[in-house]
Amino acid sequence: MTQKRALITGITGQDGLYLAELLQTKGYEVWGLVRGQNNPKVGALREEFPDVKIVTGDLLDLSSLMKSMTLARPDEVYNLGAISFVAYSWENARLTTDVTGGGVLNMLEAVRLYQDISDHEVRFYQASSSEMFGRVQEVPQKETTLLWPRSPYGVAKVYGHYMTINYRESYGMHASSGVLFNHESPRRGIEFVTRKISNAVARISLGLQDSISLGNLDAKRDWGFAGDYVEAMYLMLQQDEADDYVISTGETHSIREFLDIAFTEVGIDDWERYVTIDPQFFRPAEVDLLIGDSAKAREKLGWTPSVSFPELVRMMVAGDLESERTRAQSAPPAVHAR
Ligand code: NDP
Ligand code: GDR
Repeated sequence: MTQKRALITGITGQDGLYLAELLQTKGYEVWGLVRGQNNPKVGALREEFPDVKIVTGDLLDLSSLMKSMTLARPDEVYNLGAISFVAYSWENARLTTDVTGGGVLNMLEAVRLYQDISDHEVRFYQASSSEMFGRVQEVPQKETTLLWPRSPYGVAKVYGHYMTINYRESYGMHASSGVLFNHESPRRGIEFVTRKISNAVARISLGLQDSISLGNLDAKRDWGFAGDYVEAMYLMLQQDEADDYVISTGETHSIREFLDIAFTEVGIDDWERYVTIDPQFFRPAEVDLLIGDSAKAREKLGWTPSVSFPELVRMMVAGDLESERTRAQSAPPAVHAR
């Protein structure tokens, strides 16, 4: 059997790394699209995944995506690239719209044109988001729940979601959209609240930091483990028919609950002493109550999450304790004034 080939956009992000790992264990030749002339994350990518083939390009640049398709000649494209930080999307709404929304259209066009030229079927995965539900019309949220995004990021994701459906319906493309609820891991970007907390908790327990500033502690999310969620992406592209699936744990937890478990893990019970509230971390608009109903994915894909909420928090704190200890040990000794 010939080796399958996959192209991943957003390979330097959290999900891109887990997906590259998963597809390599399944025997795929993995290609990753990276942007920028000297992207600082590429060194780590090459070190961790020396067999991943890198192609440079940008979701804003259709010709670079066409070039990537002709070089990688993929059987499957996973479009994970995006401006993904919701708070940033208010500050840079135009750019977010172009990358997170328009970028999906560019990637779909590149796939469609490549298919026409090569006569080779390409399966497409779009990284849609629970942020599209925004002002919640139904609890829990499923594939048919009305979308009402509450951030420029959410609006851009809705555009990409419907464009994916449109290409499936217009051109018969095998294009699937995964409506994924929040998923986290030790590889999560430090700007997101879970990793911001796990990193601060590790540093506070090691005496490297005094406190952490946060926004709305009552916000709630349906948080799962990123390693489980990339399995769902893969499974979607193995189905005979393309479709859309909600991926979630079905539980929701507050930032306070996350703080409780994370601080307890390092032996601190009175975490309120270490947390300050800073208005800059509140958002112009918040999503309401996010809880996903992933019954369709569980039934049709046979997918289930394997990591519970407390296990996820502990995994993240353990990851940050290890990396902060390593960093402290490898730092040059401090020079003290005499
Ligand atoms: P990350 O923010 O960790 O990664 C985003 C990736 O997109 C990075 O590799 C980044 O590259 C790349 N990127 C940004 N701009 C461009 C561009 N113009 N052209 C090409 N690539 C670009 O996100 P996650 O891994 O967490 O998420 C993956 C996808 O899933 C995203 O689309 C996100 O919106 C979506 N999603 C995520 C969820 C989550 O909870 N994690 C939930 C639902 C959806 P660089 O390294 O150069 O910045
Ligand atoms: P989210 O994740 O917006 O859900 O988007 P994030 O971790 O940024 O925020 C979650 C909730 O925490 C509250 N919050 C804070 N958030 C951050 N980042 N920093 C803080 O200091 C802070 N204090 C409180 C926020 O108000 C919010 O309610 C993530 C991204 O991965 C998206 O790309 C993805 O689509 C969605 O999840 C599903």
